[in-house]
Amino acid sequence: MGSIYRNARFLTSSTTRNTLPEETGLEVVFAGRSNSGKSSTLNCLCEQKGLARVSKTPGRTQLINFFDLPDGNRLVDLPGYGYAKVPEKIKKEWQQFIESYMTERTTLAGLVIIMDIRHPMRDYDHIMLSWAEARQLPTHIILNKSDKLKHGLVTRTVLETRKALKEYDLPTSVQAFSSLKKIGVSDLANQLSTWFSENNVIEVTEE
Ligand SMILES: Nc1nc2c(ncn2[C@@H]2O[C@H](COP(=O)(O)OP(=O)(O)O)[C@@H](O)[C@H]2O)c(=O)[nH]1
Ligand SMILES: [Mg+2]
Repeated sequence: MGSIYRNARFLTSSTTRNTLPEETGLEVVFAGRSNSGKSSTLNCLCEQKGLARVSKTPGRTQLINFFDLPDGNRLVDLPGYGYAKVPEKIKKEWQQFIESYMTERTTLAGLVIIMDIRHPMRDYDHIMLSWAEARQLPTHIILNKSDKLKHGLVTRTVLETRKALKEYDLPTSVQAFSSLKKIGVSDLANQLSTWFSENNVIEVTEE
């Protein structure tokens, strides 16, 4: 049985507020430091190799990418934050754009933060968590590249990350993941489906 994520289709990219798509349906946003495997995770979830670009030169794209799902909801690929090699002024503009999306977008139903399991909870992640906390946006943490660590260390890092998240007054969950080995994909899909269904207003139309 195929998941609905398999039918995700690229909708549009935005670099400014003016080019954001209309606020229809619900959006789950994917964020992560450059090289954490955000693109790989999206591709893995959607079973599409080329949906989000896997990059060997991190931090170049500063677009928010939108992907449509068949039910009218969306997956959103948020760019890295503050890493691109561009003039300071442009960097500032991008950061403000990302911040405004994270703080003002009305359609957000959940946030997925991708972390490299070997480097969890860095500055970037704390920025995202603070924004999520401010608006009580439920957050799911993906500890990616779990194939790089021994089983015991994977378990320990999941537990330590859960503990570290207690500093936030926010509904969070944490899971180990490997986009390389396709470990944890159904847990991620289930979390997304829960958010989408919890937030959906079911319109009853009478025959
Ligand atoms: N070992 C391992 N490598 C991964 C995994 N996920 C991504 N990578 C590698 O990490 C690098 C960055 O991946 P990418 O998806 O472009 O990261 P992004 O910058 O966060 O979008 C690439 O070389 C990927 O092949 C994983 O689960 N395990
Ligand atoms: Mg990427």
